[in-house]
Amino acid sequence: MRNFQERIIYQIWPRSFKDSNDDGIGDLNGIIEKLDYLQSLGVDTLWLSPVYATENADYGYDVTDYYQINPEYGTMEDMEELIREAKRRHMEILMDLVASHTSDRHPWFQKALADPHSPQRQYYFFRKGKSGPRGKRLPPNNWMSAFGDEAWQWDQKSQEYYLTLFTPRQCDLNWENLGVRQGIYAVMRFWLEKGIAGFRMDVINAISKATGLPDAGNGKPLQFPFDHVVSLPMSHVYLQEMRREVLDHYPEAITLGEGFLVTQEDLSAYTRPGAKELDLMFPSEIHLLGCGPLGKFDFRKFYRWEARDLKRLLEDGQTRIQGLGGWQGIALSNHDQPRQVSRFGDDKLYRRKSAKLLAMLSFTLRGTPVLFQGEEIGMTNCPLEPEEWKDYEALNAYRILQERMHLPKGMARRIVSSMSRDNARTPMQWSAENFGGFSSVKPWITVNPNFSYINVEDEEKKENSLLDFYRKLTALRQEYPALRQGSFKSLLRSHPQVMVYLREIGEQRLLVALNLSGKKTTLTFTPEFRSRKYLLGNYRPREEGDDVTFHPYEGMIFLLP
Ligand code: ISL
Ligand code: CA
Repeated sequence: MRNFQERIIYQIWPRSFKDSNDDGIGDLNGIIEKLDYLQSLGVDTLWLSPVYATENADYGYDVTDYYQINPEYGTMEDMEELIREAKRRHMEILMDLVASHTSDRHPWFQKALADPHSPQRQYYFFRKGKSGPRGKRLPPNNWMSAFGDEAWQWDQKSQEYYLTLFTPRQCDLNWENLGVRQGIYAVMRFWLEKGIAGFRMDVINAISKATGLPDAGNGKPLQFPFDHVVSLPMSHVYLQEMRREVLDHYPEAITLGEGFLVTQEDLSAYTRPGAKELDLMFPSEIHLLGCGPLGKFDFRKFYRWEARDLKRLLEDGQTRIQGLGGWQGIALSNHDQPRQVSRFGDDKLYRRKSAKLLAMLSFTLRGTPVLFQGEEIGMTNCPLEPEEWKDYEALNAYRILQERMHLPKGMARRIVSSMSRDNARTPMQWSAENFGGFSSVKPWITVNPNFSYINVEDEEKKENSLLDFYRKLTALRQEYPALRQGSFKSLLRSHPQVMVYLREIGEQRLLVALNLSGKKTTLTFTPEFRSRKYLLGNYRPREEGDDVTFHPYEGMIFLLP
Protein backbone atom coordinates (compact mmCIF):
# COMPACT_ATOMS: atom_id res chain seq x y z
CA MET A 1 0.00 0.00 0.00
CA ARG A 2 1.07 3.61 0.36
CA ASN A 3 4.29 3.16 2.34
CA PHE A 4 5.04 6.85 2.61
CA GLN A 5 6.17 6.59 6.22
CA GLU A 6 8.86 4.11 5.32
CA ARG A 7 10.54 6.08 2.59
CA ILE A 8 13.66 8.18 2.40
CA ILE A 9 13.20 10.83 -0.24
CA TYR A 10 15.97 12.71 -2.06
CA GLN A 11 15.11 15.88 -3.92
CA ILE A 12 16.83 16.50 -7.24
CA TRP A 13 16.80 19.95 -8.79
CA PRO A 14 17.60 18.66 -12.27
CA ARG A 15 19.04 21.81 -13.79
CA SER A 16 21.95 21.68 -11.35
CA PHE A 17 22.41 17.99 -10.64
CA LYS A 18 24.59 16.65 -13.48
CA ASP A 19 25.18 17.71 -17.05
CA SER A 20 25.71 14.75 -19.38
CA ASN A 21 26.02 16.48 -22.76
CA ASP A 22 28.28 19.46 -22.14
CA ASP A 23 25.84 22.32 -22.48
CA GLY A 24 26.19 23.50 -18.89
CA ILE A 25 22.68 22.41 -17.91
CA GLY A 26 21.83 19.39 -15.80
CA ASP A 27 19.70 16.76 -17.50
CA LEU A 28 17.99 13.38 -17.21
CA ASN A 29 20.94 11.40 -18.51
CA GLY A 30 23.01 13.12 -15.88
CA ILE A 31 20.65 11.77 -13.25
CA ILE A 32 20.85 8.31 -14.79
CA GLU A 33 24.67 8.48 -14.59
CA LYS A 34 24.39 9.13 -10.88
CA LEU A 35 21.81 6.49 -9.97
CA ASP A 36 24.42 4.18 -8.49
CA TYR A 37 25.59 7.01 -6.29
CA LEU A 38 22.02 7.72 -5.18
CA GLN A 39 21.41 4.07 -4.48
CA SER A 40 24.59 3.93 -2.42
CA LEU A 41 23.17 6.65 -0.18
CA GLY A 42 20.31 4.39 0.79
CA VAL A 43 17.53 6.63 -0.48
CA ASP A 44 14.57 4.97 -2.18
CA THR A 45 12.55 7.80 -3.67
CA LEU A 46 13.79 10.54 -5.98
CA TRP A 47 11.63 13.63 -6.16
CA LEU A 48 12.43 15.56 -9.32
CA SER A 49 11.62 19.25 -9.37
CA PRO A 50 9.67 19.88 -12.59
CA VAL A 51 11.11 18.41 -15.78
CA TYR A 52 8.18 19.39 -18.03
CA ALA A 53 8.41 21.77 -20.97
CA THR A 54 8.88 25.27 -19.57
CA GLU A 55 10.01 28.76 -20.46
CA ASN A 56 12.12 28.94 -17.29
CA ALA A 57 10.41 32.04 -15.94
CA ASP A 58 10.46 30.11 -12.64
CA TYR A 59 12.76 27.28 -13.72
CA GLY A 60 10.19 24.61 -14.43
CA TYR A 61 7.43 25.83 -12.13
CA ASP A 62 6.01 27.60 -15.19
CA VAL A 63 4.85 24.61 -17.22
CA THR A 64 4.07 25.02 -20.92
CA ASP A 65 3.24 21.36 -21.52
CA TYR A 66 2.73 18.68 -18.87
CA TYR A 67 3.11 15.92 -21.46
CA GLN A 68 6.55 16.91 -22.72
CA ILE A 69 9.98 16.81 -21.20
CA ASN A 70 11.94 20.06 -21.16
CA PRO A 71 14.22 19.55 -24.21
CA GLU A 72 17.12 21.00 -22.21
CA TYR A 73 16.76 17.98 -19.93
CA GLY A 74 16.18 15.30 -22.56
CA THR A 75 13.34 13.36 -24.13
CA MET A 76 10.39 11.28 -23.03
CA GLU A 77 12.51 8.20 -23.80
CA ASP A 78 15.17 9.45 -21.40
CA MET A 79 12.49 9.91 -18.77
CA GLU A 80 11.19 6.38 -19.30
CA GLU A 81 14.71 5.07 -19.06
CA LEU A 82 15.25 6.99 -15.84
CA ILE A 83 12.11 5.46 -14.34
CA ARG A 84 13.26 1.98 -15.41
CA GLU A 85 16.87 2.36 -14.34
CA ALA A 86 15.83 3.75 -10.97
CA LYS A 87 13.49 0.79 -10.44
CA ARG A 88 16.27 -1.62 -11.26
CA ARG A 89 18.07 -0.12 -8.27
CA HIS A 90 15.00 -0.24 -6.02
CA MET A 91 14.28 3.46 -6.31
CA GLU A 92 11.22 5.25 -7.57
CA ILE A 93 10.51 8.67 -9.02
CA LEU A 94 8.20 11.32 -7.59
CA MET A 95 7.17 13.95 -10.13
CA ASP A 96 6.44 17.54 -9.20
CA LEU A 97 2.83 18.39 -9.96
CA VAL A 98 2.53 22.11 -10.61
CA ALA A 99 -1.22 22.44 -10.74
CA SER A 100 -1.95 25.76 -9.12
CA HIS A 101 -0.85 27.70 -12.21
CA THR A 102 0.49 27.22 -15.74
CA SER A 103 2.92 29.21 -17.84
CA ASP A 104 1.45 32.03 -19.91
CA ARG A 105 2.67 29.98 -22.89
CA HIS A 106 0.64 26.92 -21.97
CA PRO A 107 -1.89 26.19 -24.76
CA TRP A 108 -4.76 26.64 -22.30
CA PHE A 109 -3.68 30.16 -21.54
CA GLN A 110 -2.91 30.89 -25.17
CA LYS A 111 -6.48 29.90 -26.09
CA ALA A 112 -7.83 31.95 -23.21
CA LEU A 113 -5.99 35.00 -24.53
CA ALA A 114 -6.90 34.42 -28.16
CA ASP A 115 -10.62 34.01 -27.56
CA PRO A 116 -12.41 35.46 -24.52
CA HIS A 117 -15.34 33.18 -25.31
CA SER A 118 -13.28 29.99 -25.32
CA PRO A 119 -13.84 27.47 -22.52
CA GLN A 120 -10.19 27.98 -21.55
CA ARG A 121 -10.90 31.59 -20.62
CA GLN A 122 -12.69 30.18 -17.58
CA TYR A 123 -9.66 28.09 -16.65
CA TYR A 124 -8.00 31.24 -15.31
CA PHE A 125 -8.99 34.34 -13.37
CA PHE A 126 -9.72 37.09 -15.89
CA ARG A 127 -11.38 40.15 -14.38
CA LYS A 128 -12.27 43.71 -15.30
CA GLY A 129 -10.27 46.38 -13.53
CA LYS A 130 -11.68 48.95 -11.16
CA SER A 131 -11.72 52.61 -11.93
CA GLY A 132 -9.60 54.69 -9.62
CA PRO A 133 -9.33 58.44 -9.07
CA ARG A 134 -9.23 60.59 -12.26
CA GLY A 135 -10.26 57.66 -14.45
CA LYS A 136 -7.10 55.75 -13.55
CA ARG A 137 -7.33 52.01 -14.13
CA LEU A 138 -6.83 49.81 -11.07
CA PRO A 139 -6.53 46.04 -10.76
CA PRO A 140 -9.59 44.10 -9.55
CA ASN A 141 -8.27 43.92 -5.98
CA ASN A 142 -5.23 44.74 -3.84
CA TRP A 143 -3.59 41.33 -3.97
CA MET A 144 0.17 41.08 -3.88
CA SER A 145 2.08 38.17 -5.43
CA ALA A 146 4.32 35.84 -3.44
CA PHE A 147 7.26 37.73 -4.89
CA GLY A 148 6.08 41.15 -3.75
CA ASP A 149 4.44 42.77 -6.78
CA GLU A 150 0.89 43.33 -7.95
CA ALA A 151 -0.68 39.91 -8.51
CA TRP A 152 -2.50 41.08 -11.69
CA GLN A 153 -1.33 41.38 -15.28
CA TRP A 154 -3.08 43.48 -17.89
CA ASP A 155 -4.27 41.99 -21.17
CA GLN A 156 -4.40 44.90 -23.58
CA LYS A 157 -6.39 43.00 -26.18
CA SER A 158 -9.40 42.08 -24.05
CA GLN A 159 -8.94 44.96 -21.60
CA GLU A 160 -8.98 42.58 -18.66
CA TYR A 161 -6.56 41.59 -15.92
CA TYR A 162 -5.50 38.05 -15.05
CA LEU A 163 -4.23 36.67 -11.75
CA THR A 164 -0.60 35.62 -11.20
CA LEU A 165 0.29 34.82 -7.59
CA PHE A 166 3.96 34.09 -8.39
CA THR A 167 5.92 35.50 -11.34
CA PRO A 168 3.88 37.50 -13.89
CA ARG A 169 4.26 34.53 -16.22
CA GLN A 170 2.58 31.96 -13.92
CA CYS A 171 -1.16 32.25 -14.42
CA ASP A 172 -3.34 30.94 -11.63
CA LEU A 173 -5.71 28.16 -12.56
CA ASN A 174 -9.34 28.30 -11.53
CA TRP A 175 -10.01 24.97 -9.83
CA GLU A 176 -13.72 25.66 -9.67
CA ASN A 177 -13.68 24.86 -13.35
CA LEU A 178 -14.28 21.19 -14.11
CA GLY A 179 -12.13 21.37 -17.26
CA VAL A 180 -9.12 22.42 -15.16
CA ARG A 181 -9.60 19.61 -12.68
CA GLN A 182 -10.14 16.97 -15.35
CA GLY A 183 -7.15 18.31 -17.24
CA ILE A 184 -4.88 17.97 -14.23
CA TYR A 185 -6.25 14.52 -13.36
CA ALA A 186 -5.46 13.40 -16.92
CA VAL A 187 -1.89 14.62 -16.49
CA MET A 188 -1.61 12.64 -13.27
CA ARG A 189 -2.90 9.44 -14.87
CA PHE A 190 -0.51 9.86 -17.77
CA TRP A 191 2.49 9.95 -15.46
CA LEU A 192 1.25 7.29 -13.06
CA GLU A 193 0.81 4.99 -16.04
CA LYS A 194 4.49 5.52 -16.79
CA GLY A 195 5.27 3.94 -13.45
CA ILE A 196 6.19 6.84 -11.21
CA ALA A 197 5.72 6.57 -7.45
CA GLY A 198 3.50 9.62 -7.09
CA PHE A 199 3.67 13.40 -6.81
CA ARG A 200 5.03 16.25 -4.79
CA MET A 201 2.32 18.87 -5.19
CA ASP A 202 3.26 22.50 -5.62
CA VAL A 203 1.39 25.12 -3.54
CA ILE A 204 -1.45 22.67 -3.25
CA ASN A 205 -3.07 24.49 -0.32
CA ALA A 206 -3.69 27.52 -2.55
CA ILE A 207 -5.73 25.92 -5.33
CA SER A 208 -8.98 27.42 -4.09
CA LYS A 209 -9.51 31.18 -4.06
CA ALA A 210 -12.21 33.04 -2.12
CA THR A 211 -15.39 33.62 -4.10
CA GLY A 212 -15.50 37.12 -5.51
CA LEU A 213 -11.77 37.61 -4.91
CA PRO A 214 -12.28 40.21 -2.17
CA ASP A 215 -9.62 42.70 -1.11
CA ALA A 216 -7.02 41.34 1.28
CA GLY A 217 -6.49 42.57 4.82
CA ASN A 218 -7.25 46.18 5.57
CA GLY A 219 -7.74 47.13 1.94
CA LYS A 220 -4.43 49.01 1.72
CA PRO A 221 -2.60 48.48 -1.56
CA LEU A 222 -0.53 45.32 -2.06
CA GLN A 223 -1.39 42.76 0.58
CA PHE A 224 -0.69 39.09 0.23
CA PRO A 225 -4.17 37.48 0.35
CA PHE A 226 -3.48 34.74 2.91
CA ASP A 227 -7.09 34.60 4.08
CA HIS A 228 -8.38 34.34 0.55
CA VAL A 229 -6.07 31.73 -0.95
CA VAL A 230 -4.54 29.58 1.78
CA SER A 231 -6.34 26.38 2.74
CA LEU A 232 -9.88 27.39 1.90
CA PRO A 233 -12.50 24.70 2.51
CA MET A 234 -12.79 23.93 -1.20
CA SER A 235 -9.11 22.99 -1.44
CA HIS A 236 -10.05 19.95 0.66
CA VAL A 237 -13.02 19.13 -1.52
CA TYR A 238 -10.85 19.21 -4.66
CA LEU A 239 -8.21 16.99 -3.13
CA GLN A 240 -10.82 14.47 -2.01
CA GLU A 241 -12.15 14.42 -5.54
CA MET A 242 -8.61 13.94 -6.89
CA ARG A 243 -8.18 11.04 -4.52
CA ARG A 244 -11.38 9.36 -5.71
CA GLU A 245 -10.90 10.07 -9.38
CA VAL A 246 -7.20 9.35 -9.68
CA LEU A 247 -5.27 8.15 -6.67
CA ASP A 248 -7.66 5.46 -5.47
CA HIS A 249 -6.96 3.74 -8.77
CA TYR A 250 -3.22 3.71 -7.98
CA PRO A 251 -3.18 2.37 -4.43
CA GLU A 252 0.59 2.61 -4.15
CA ALA A 253 1.01 6.16 -5.38
CA ILE A 254 2.02 8.65 -2.73
CA THR A 255 1.26 12.35 -2.50
CA LEU A 256 3.46 14.89 -0.76
CA GLY A 257 1.90 18.33 -0.42
CA GLU A 258 3.70 21.66 -0.40
CA GLY A 259 2.10 24.98 0.27
CA PHE A 260 2.06 28.49 1.62
CA LEU A 261 2.34 28.83 5.39
CA VAL A 262 1.41 25.28 6.19
CA THR A 263 0.61 25.19 9.91
CA GLN A 264 0.34 22.01 11.98
CA GLU A 265 -3.43 22.27 11.87
CA ASP A 266 -3.33 22.64 8.14
CA LEU A 267 -0.94 19.78 7.68
CA SER A 268 -3.10 17.54 9.76
CA ALA A 269 -6.30 18.54 7.97
CA TYR A 270 -4.81 17.42 4.64
CA THR A 271 -2.95 14.34 5.82
CA ARG A 272 -4.72 12.80 8.81
CA PRO A 273 -5.79 9.27 7.86
CA GLY A 274 -9.50 10.02 7.72
CA ALA A 275 -9.03 12.98 5.40
CA LYS A 276 -8.48 10.96 2.23
CA GLU A 277 -6.58 13.82 0.67
CA LEU A 278 -2.77 13.76 0.86
CA ASP A 279 -0.36 11.29 2.44
CA LEU A 280 2.16 13.71 3.81
CA MET A 281 2.98 17.39 3.66
CA PHE A 282 5.77 19.85 4.38
CA PRO A 283 5.22 22.19 7.32
CA SER A 284 6.37 25.73 6.50
CA GLU A 285 7.36 27.26 9.75
CA ILE A 286 10.94 26.04 10.06
CA HIS A 287 11.81 28.03 6.96
CA LEU A 288 10.43 31.17 8.55
CA LEU A 289 12.50 30.81 11.72
CA GLY A 290 13.98 34.17 12.62
CA CYS A 291 12.20 35.99 9.82
CA GLY A 292 9.91 38.85 10.74
CA PRO A 293 6.23 39.20 9.90
CA LEU A 294 7.07 40.10 6.30
CA GLY A 295 8.68 36.69 5.82
CA LYS A 296 11.91 35.77 4.13
CA PHE A 297 13.00 39.25 3.13
CA ASP A 298 11.83 41.10 6.20
CA PHE A 299 14.80 43.28 7.08
CA ARG A 300 13.43 44.57 10.37
CA LYS A 301 13.79 41.34 12.30
CA PHE A 302 15.97 39.68 9.82
CA TYR A 303 17.38 36.28 10.50
CA ARG A 304 17.72 36.45 14.24
CA TRP A 305 17.08 33.32 16.24
CA GLU A 306 18.67 31.17 18.89
CA ALA A 307 19.04 27.45 19.41
CA ARG A 308 16.14 27.53 21.86
CA ASP A 309 13.83 28.94 19.17
CA LEU A 310 14.66 26.15 16.75
CA LYS A 311 14.34 23.58 19.51
CA ARG A 312 10.95 24.85 20.62
CA LEU A 313 9.66 25.10 17.08
CA LEU A 314 10.61 21.49 16.34
CA GLU A 315 9.36 20.10 19.63
CA ASP A 316 6.05 21.89 19.36
CA GLY A 317 5.60 20.95 15.72
CA GLN A 318 6.35 17.29 16.33
CA THR A 319 4.09 17.08 19.34
CA ARG A 320 1.21 18.94 17.73
CA ILE A 321 1.18 16.88 14.56
CA GLN A 322 1.38 13.66 16.51
CA GLY A 323 -1.60 14.79 18.55
CA LEU A 324 -3.64 16.03 15.64
CA GLY A 325 -2.83 13.13 13.32
CA GLY A 326 -1.19 13.35 9.93
CA TRP A 327 2.30 12.94 8.60
CA GLN A 328 5.06 15.35 7.68
CA GLY A 329 7.96 15.49 5.27
CA ILE A 330 11.08 16.53 7.17
CA ALA A 331 13.04 18.93 4.97
CA LEU A 332 15.50 21.39 6.43
CA SER A 333 16.17 22.77 2.98
CA ASN A 334 15.00 22.61 -0.61
CA HIS A 335 15.36 24.57 -3.85
CA ASP A 336 13.51 27.55 -2.32
CA GLN A 337 15.70 27.97 0.72
CA PRO A 338 19.30 28.69 1.61
CA ARG A 339 21.57 25.72 2.24
CA GLN A 340 20.74 24.06 5.54
CA VAL A 341 24.23 24.10 7.00
CA SER A 342 24.42 27.85 6.35
CA ARG A 343 20.92 28.49 7.66
CA PHE A 344 20.70 26.24 10.74
CA GLY A 345 24.29 25.15 11.36
CA ASP A 346 27.67 26.81 11.08
CA ASP A 347 29.13 26.71 7.60
CA LYS A 348 32.56 27.86 8.75
CA LEU A 349 34.17 26.49 11.91
CA TYR A 350 31.75 23.58 12.41
CA ARG A 351 30.59 22.89 8.89
CA ARG A 352 31.01 19.13 8.97
CA LYS A 353 29.93 18.69 12.57
CA SER A 354 26.84 20.84 12.25
CA ALA A 355 25.90 19.28 8.91
CA LYS A 356 26.00 15.89 10.63
CA LEU A 357 23.92 17.23 13.48
CA LEU A 358 21.28 18.47 11.05
CA ALA A 359 21.31 15.13 9.27
CA MET A 360 20.62 13.43 12.61
CA LEU A 361 17.61 15.70 13.01
CA SER A 362 16.25 14.83 9.55
CA PHE A 363 16.53 11.13 10.17
CA THR A 364 15.30 10.91 13.73
CA LEU A 365 12.33 13.29 13.88
CA ARG A 366 8.90 11.78 13.37
CA GLY A 367 8.15 12.08 9.66
CA THR A 368 9.62 11.09 6.32
CA PRO A 369 13.09 12.52 5.61
CA VAL A 370 13.38 14.53 2.41
CA LEU A 371 17.00 15.35 1.60
CA PHE A 372 18.07 18.00 -0.85
CA GLN A 373 20.88 17.42 -3.31
CA GLY A 374 24.26 18.46 -1.95
CA GLU A 375 23.37 18.46 1.74
CA GLU A 376 25.01 15.04 2.02
CA ILE A 377 28.37 16.66 1.28
CA GLY A 378 27.65 19.80 3.29
CA MET A 379 27.22 22.23 0.41
CA THR A 380 26.94 25.83 1.62
CA ASN A 381 25.40 29.09 0.50
CA CYS A 382 27.19 30.63 -2.44
CA PRO A 383 28.50 34.20 -2.46
CA LEU A 384 27.18 35.33 -5.87
CA GLU A 385 27.37 38.85 -7.29
CA PRO A 386 23.96 40.35 -8.13
CA GLU A 387 24.95 40.07 -11.82
CA GLU A 388 25.16 36.30 -11.33
CA TRP A 389 21.76 35.91 -9.72
CA LYS A 390 19.25 33.89 -11.74
CA ASP A 391 16.22 33.54 -9.54
CA TYR A 392 13.24 35.80 -10.09
CA GLU A 393 12.53 36.01 -6.39
CA ALA A 394 16.05 37.17 -5.56
CA LEU A 395 16.21 39.73 -8.34
CA ASN A 396 12.80 41.07 -7.47
CA ALA A 397 13.50 41.24 -3.73
CA TYR A 398 16.71 43.14 -4.46
CA ARG A 399 14.77 45.75 -6.42
CA ILE A 400 11.91 45.98 -3.91
CA LEU A 401 14.19 46.32 -0.88
CA GLN A 402 15.86 49.29 -2.53
CA GLU A 403 12.94 50.96 -4.28
CA ARG A 404 10.10 50.38 -1.91
CA MET A 405 11.85 49.94 1.40
CA HIS A 406 14.64 52.42 0.64
CA LEU A 407 17.45 50.17 1.86
CA PRO A 408 20.98 50.94 0.74
CA LYS A 409 22.24 48.68 -2.02
CA GLY A 410 24.77 46.91 0.17
CA MET A 411 22.25 46.01 2.80
CA ALA A 412 19.69 44.86 0.24
CA ARG A 413 22.34 42.72 -1.28
CA ARG A 414 23.33 41.13 2.01
CA ILE A 415 19.75 40.30 2.87
CA VAL A 416 19.03 38.76 -0.51
CA SER A 417 22.33 36.85 -0.60
CA SER A 418 21.78 35.04 2.64
CA MET A 419 18.21 33.97 1.85
CA SER A 420 18.27 33.68 -1.94
CA ARG A 421 17.00 30.54 -3.61
CA ASP A 422 20.08 30.62 -5.84
CA ASN A 423 22.09 29.42 -2.83
CA ALA A 424 20.45 26.04 -3.25
CA ARG A 425 20.62 26.07 -7.02
CA THR A 426 24.33 26.22 -7.76
CA PRO A 427 25.63 23.04 -9.40
CA MET A 428 26.13 19.85 -7.44
CA GLN A 429 29.81 19.51 -6.58
CA TRP A 430 30.97 16.11 -7.78
CA SER A 431 34.74 16.55 -7.79
CA ALA A 432 37.59 19.07 -7.62
CA GLU A 433 37.82 19.16 -11.40
CA ASN A 434 36.72 22.14 -13.47
CA PHE A 435 33.21 23.32 -12.64
CA GLY A 436 33.05 20.85 -9.79
CA GLY A 437 32.74 17.95 -12.20
CA PHE A 438 29.17 19.04 -12.90
CA SER A 439 29.89 19.87 -16.52
CA SER A 440 32.86 20.31 -18.80
CA VAL A 441 31.70 23.78 -19.84
CA LYS A 442 30.71 26.88 -17.89
CA PRO A 443 27.40 26.01 -16.21
CA TRP A 444 24.22 28.07 -16.49
CA ILE A 445 24.85 29.39 -12.96
CA THR A 446 28.15 29.93 -11.15
CA VAL A 447 29.62 26.96 -9.31
CA ASN A 448 30.34 27.61 -5.65
CA PRO A 449 34.11 28.24 -5.51
CA ASN A 450 34.39 25.93 -2.51
CA PHE A 451 33.96 22.95 -4.86
CA SER A 452 37.72 22.48 -4.62
CA TYR A 453 37.33 21.09 -1.10
CA ILE A 454 33.61 20.35 -0.85
CA ASN A 455 32.78 17.64 -3.35
CA VAL A 456 31.57 14.04 -3.59
CA GLU A 457 34.88 12.57 -4.73
CA ASP A 458 36.75 13.94 -1.72
CA GLU A 459 34.01 12.85 0.63
CA GLU A 460 34.20 9.33 -0.73
CA LYS A 461 37.89 9.19 0.14
CA LYS A 462 37.67 10.62 3.61
CA GLU A 463 37.21 8.60 6.74
CA ASN A 464 34.26 9.60 8.90
CA SER A 465 32.98 11.71 6.09
CA LEU A 466 29.62 13.42 6.07
CA LEU A 467 28.61 11.28 3.13
CA ASP A 468 29.45 8.18 5.08
CA PHE A 469 27.44 9.52 7.99
CA TYR A 470 24.39 9.88 5.74
CA ARG A 471 24.82 6.25 4.73
CA LYS A 472 24.96 5.23 8.37
CA LEU A 473 21.80 7.20 9.04
CA THR A 474 19.84 5.66 6.17
CA ALA A 475 20.91 2.24 7.43
CA LEU A 476 20.00 3.09 11.01
CA ARG A 477 16.56 4.17 9.91
CA GLN A 478 16.05 0.90 8.08
CA GLU A 479 17.20 -1.04 11.11
CA TYR A 480 15.02 0.63 13.75
CA PRO A 481 11.28 0.80 13.16
CA ALA A 482 11.09 3.21 16.11
CA LEU A 483 12.70 5.82 13.87
CA ARG A 484 10.16 5.29 11.11
CA GLN A 485 6.92 4.54 12.90
CA GLY A 486 7.64 5.27 16.52
CA SER A 487 6.06 7.91 18.71
CA PHE A 488 7.86 11.14 19.56
CA LYS A 489 8.28 12.37 23.10
CA SER A 490 10.43 15.32 24.00
CA LEU A 491 12.32 15.43 27.29
CA LEU A 492 14.15 18.28 28.93
CA ARG A 493 11.99 20.89 27.27
CA SER A 494 13.45 23.69 29.31
CA HIS A 495 17.05 23.17 28.22
CA PRO A 496 18.09 26.10 26.04
CA GLN A 497 20.12 24.25 23.42
CA VAL A 498 20.06 20.46 23.65
CA MET A 499 17.04 18.80 22.14
CA VAL A 500 16.34 15.44 23.74
CA TYR A 501 13.63 13.05 22.63
CA LEU A 502 12.45 9.49 22.66
CA ARG A 503 11.29 7.51 19.66
CA GLU A 504 9.43 4.46 20.74
CA ILE A 505 7.54 1.58 19.20
CA GLY A 506 6.58 -1.59 21.07
CA GLU A 507 9.61 -2.64 23.06
CA GLN A 508 12.02 -0.54 21.05
CA ARG A 509 13.12 2.79 22.53
CA LEU A 510 15.65 5.18 21.07
CA LEU A 511 16.97 8.24 22.81
CA VAL A 512 18.20 11.15 20.72
CA ALA A 513 20.15 14.08 22.17
CA LEU A 514 21.23 16.91 19.89
CA ASN A 515 23.12 20.06 20.79
CA LEU A 516 21.66 22.59 18.35
CA SER A 517 24.24 25.17 19.26
CA GLY A 518 27.92 25.94 18.74
CA LYS A 519 28.39 26.16 22.50
CA LYS A 520 29.53 23.35 24.74
CA THR A 521 27.24 22.22 27.55
CA THR A 522 26.88 19.41 30.07
CA LEU A 523 23.77 17.31 30.61
CA THR A 524 23.03 15.03 33.49
CA PHE A 525 21.32 11.82 32.52
CA THR A 526 18.91 10.54 35.14
CA PRO A 527 19.29 6.94 36.39
CA GLU A 528 16.62 5.58 34.07
CA PHE A 529 18.96 6.33 31.14
CA ARG A 530 22.05 4.86 32.79
CA SER A 531 22.25 1.70 30.72
CA ARG A 532 22.00 3.21 27.31
CA LYS A 533 23.73 1.81 24.26
CA TYR A 534 25.45 4.30 21.98
CA LEU A 535 24.40 3.79 18.34
CA LEU A 536 25.65 6.78 16.42
CA GLY A 537 26.98 10.29 16.91
CA ASN A 538 29.06 12.93 15.18
CA TYR A 539 31.97 12.97 17.65
CA ARG A 540 34.06 10.14 19.00
CA PRO A 541 32.00 7.94 21.33
CA ARG A 542 33.19 8.30 24.92
CA GLU A 543 32.80 6.38 28.13
CA GLU A 544 30.74 8.73 30.19
CA GLY A 545 28.66 8.42 33.29
CA ASP A 546 25.64 10.43 34.24
CA ASP A 547 27.23 13.74 33.27
CA VAL A 548 27.76 14.04 29.56
CA THR A 549 29.54 16.95 27.96
CA PHE A 550 28.17 17.92 24.60
CA HIS A 551 30.64 19.55 22.23
CA PRO A 552 29.49 22.17 19.76
CA TYR A 553 26.77 20.66 17.56
CA GLU A 554 27.28 17.25 19.08
CA GLY A 555 24.51 14.73 18.64
CA MET A 556 24.08 11.18 19.96
CA ILE A 557 21.60 8.43 19.32
CA PHE A 558 21.18 5.68 21.92
CA LEU A 559 19.24 2.49 22.22
CA LEU A 560 17.52 2.09 25.58
CA PRO A 561 17.00 -1.32 27.15
O1 ISL B 1 10.06 30.17 -1.97
C1 ISL B 1 9.33 30.58 -1.10
C2 ISL B 1 9.78 31.69 -0.34
O2 ISL B 1 11.04 32.06 -0.75
C3 ISL B 1 8.04 29.97 -0.81
O3 ISL B 1 7.16 30.88 -0.26
C4 ISL B 1 7.46 29.41 -2.08
O4 ISL B 1 7.14 30.47 -2.93
C5 ISL B 1 6.24 28.59 -1.82
O5 ISL B 1 6.57 27.61 -0.89
C6 ISL B 1 5.77 27.92 -3.11
O6 ISL B 1 6.84 27.31 -3.75
C7 ISL B 1 6.62 26.49 -4.87
O7 ISL B 1 5.87 27.14 -5.87
C8 ISL B 1 6.47 28.26 -6.49
C9 ISL B 1 7.90 28.01 -6.95
O8 ISL B 1 8.51 29.23 -7.28
C10 ISL B 1 8.71 27.30 -5.91
O9 ISL B 1 9.97 26.97 -6.44
C11 ISL B 1 7.93 26.08 -5.49
O10 ISL B 1 8.65 25.28 -4.59
C12 ISL B 1 5.60 28.60 -7.67
O11 ISL B 1 5.40 27.48 -8.46
CA1 CA C 1 22.91 19.07 -20.38
